[in-house]
Amino acid sequence: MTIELYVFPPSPRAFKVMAVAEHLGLDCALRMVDLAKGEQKAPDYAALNPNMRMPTLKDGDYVLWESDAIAQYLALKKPQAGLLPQDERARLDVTRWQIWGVAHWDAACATLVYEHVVKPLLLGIKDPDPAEVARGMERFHGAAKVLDGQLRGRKFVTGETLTLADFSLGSPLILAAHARYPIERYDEIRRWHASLAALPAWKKTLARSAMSRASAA
Ligand SMILES: N[C@@H](CCC(=O)N[C@@H](CS)C(=O)NCC(=O)O)C(=O)O
Repeated sequence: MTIELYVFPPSPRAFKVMAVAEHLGLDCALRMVDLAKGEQKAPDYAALNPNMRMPTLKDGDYVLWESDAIAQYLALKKPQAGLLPQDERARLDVTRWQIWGVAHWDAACATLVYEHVVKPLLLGIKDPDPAEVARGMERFHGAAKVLDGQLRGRKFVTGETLTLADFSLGSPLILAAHARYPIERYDEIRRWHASLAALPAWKKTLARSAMSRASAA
């Protein structure tokens, strides 16, 4: 049975699950949920995901939403790849950083993505709200300091090996330039991002994501 991924490829949360699937060599069928056309609100889709947000995974009768849970599901299909370590403490470390990502990092990045990418490209609103941009910048610096500190002396987020924590926390960076993240002073984040960007799966997924962004614009 082919796993289906319902995604809007330009989104970092879609990128996360697509890149994990690509890295693992899992054969997934991509089902486009075009947020620009409001397809997330279609009754058939809302029946799969009551949040009316993407991504969503469907594997036969099994349906799963929340991008980090989807990433875990995919990683469990190929445990030997090590994206979700077998060792309990190592696995909890990955989970810890994924949860931190949702609570702090993704939330900060999403504010800037909304103001600088979603508003102009999807909603046709040209000018960002300066108060929201200031709030996004403050949140970004707060989270970036923590992540930069964690990466000091480590190749990847949880140590020397690539895990889901890297896909989860790295995915918002695909919009770093468009969303104008103030990333210049965070040397460790930039070094780590460059190593993720060199991964074949990252490159391939990014090309797919950029192509969709161009057609959505
Ligand atoms: N925590 C969720 C967030 C999902 C989410 O917010 N997706 C956004 C796009 S990045 C969406 O589908 N938005 C549609 C809408 O707001 O109508 C996850 O990680 O899967």
